[in-house]
Amino acid sequence: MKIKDAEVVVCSPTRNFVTLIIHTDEGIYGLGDATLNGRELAVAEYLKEHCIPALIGRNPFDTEDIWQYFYKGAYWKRGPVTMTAIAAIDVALWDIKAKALSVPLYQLLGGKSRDGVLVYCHANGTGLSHSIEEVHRHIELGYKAIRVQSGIPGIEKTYGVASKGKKYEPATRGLPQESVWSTSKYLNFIPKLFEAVRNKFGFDIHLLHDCHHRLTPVEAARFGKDAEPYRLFWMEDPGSEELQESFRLIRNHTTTPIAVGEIFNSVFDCNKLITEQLIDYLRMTIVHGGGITHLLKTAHLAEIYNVRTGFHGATDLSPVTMAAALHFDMAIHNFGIQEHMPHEPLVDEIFPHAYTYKDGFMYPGEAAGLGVGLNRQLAAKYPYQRAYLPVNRLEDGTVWNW
Ligand code: CS2
Ligand code: MG
Repeated sequence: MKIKDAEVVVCSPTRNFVTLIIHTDEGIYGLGDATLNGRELAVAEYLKEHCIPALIGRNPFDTEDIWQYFYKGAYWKRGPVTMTAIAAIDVALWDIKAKALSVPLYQLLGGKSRDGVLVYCHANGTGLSHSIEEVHRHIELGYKAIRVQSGIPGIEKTYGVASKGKKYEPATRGLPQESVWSTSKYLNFIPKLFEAVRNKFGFDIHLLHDCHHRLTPVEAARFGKDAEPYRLFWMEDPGSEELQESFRLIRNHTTTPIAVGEIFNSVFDCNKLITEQLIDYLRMTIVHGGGITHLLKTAHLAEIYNVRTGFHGATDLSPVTMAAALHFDMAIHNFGIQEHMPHEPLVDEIFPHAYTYKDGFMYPGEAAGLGVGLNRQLAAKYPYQRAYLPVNRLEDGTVWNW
């Protein structure tokens, strides 16, 4: 089998998605997600101009060699744009391989290690009582694990919280929106939120929280300590991750489990975090972490050090990534949990898929390959529109991590 051609489809059904389609001379095609939120066209061009011409004629079964060719062979290693492009190629090739062998992808990654994939959903409230209503609504939907975010008294807009009556979506069209942040207001409020949620719903439900990179190491340590009575499943991205050793300080002060890595793109972003056991869950995921080939190696390293996976699964990761993640989650031993932020019905219509949700768990389905299609006619009705993630500032105007 040979790669005959490849194309990049960019569409914007409520938000932007970049999809790579690799065609083979035997008529089998594979799909890869290449979406990098707010930087979509950089990856699309990287693929079109620098990768696709060098893909033609190769054997799609050579996933390892093709991965190394675009990683080592490019001289310029790593970085989100490069690694997202490589991930799209890699996932499309695994899709082709599994389709050619007529098996669902998880069969090539180790087979079934579990019956279903535990997922967590988002309960976002504008304030304490609304967050409690949202937790209740998601318990009714069967979720066993819930991430709770809330508007903070005294802060106008908070990460993870939708404006009234709307679904939360971080990127917005036009130029970047700006928000203002106060760590002290946040740290004063969040323990009260979790106290209220535990008082109302007890300890049988898993609760998670995303700090979205905003705390200094010592503030994160304090957050973790304050959260201990409420037994969080994890605190996510407590602080900026560039300095891996900064997690030692957080770790030394709290038993609240730590999840990190949705913006990582290589094992070299988390090698110390893993080998020094500074985290509990790794969120680096397939689309931004170099694809299945690189994530398999990273997850296997993590397994040795008791670190489990907790893949990023926000709506800016397309159904192609969701499917790839679910096959992966099904197969590896050190799976922990999977984020599930359901896509809009229009997105599901453009990417029809075999994966399903039931009672707090997801299932990749038994279709050959990833089990995801692309309705190109419908996608073409929603052309790309420039969109950005917000920019964050402290109350005095200093730019801060969003
Ligand atoms: C988030 C994301 O899902 C999460 O945990 O941190 O919503 C993140 O902000 C976006 O995916 C950014 O593209
Ligand atoms: Mg996050």
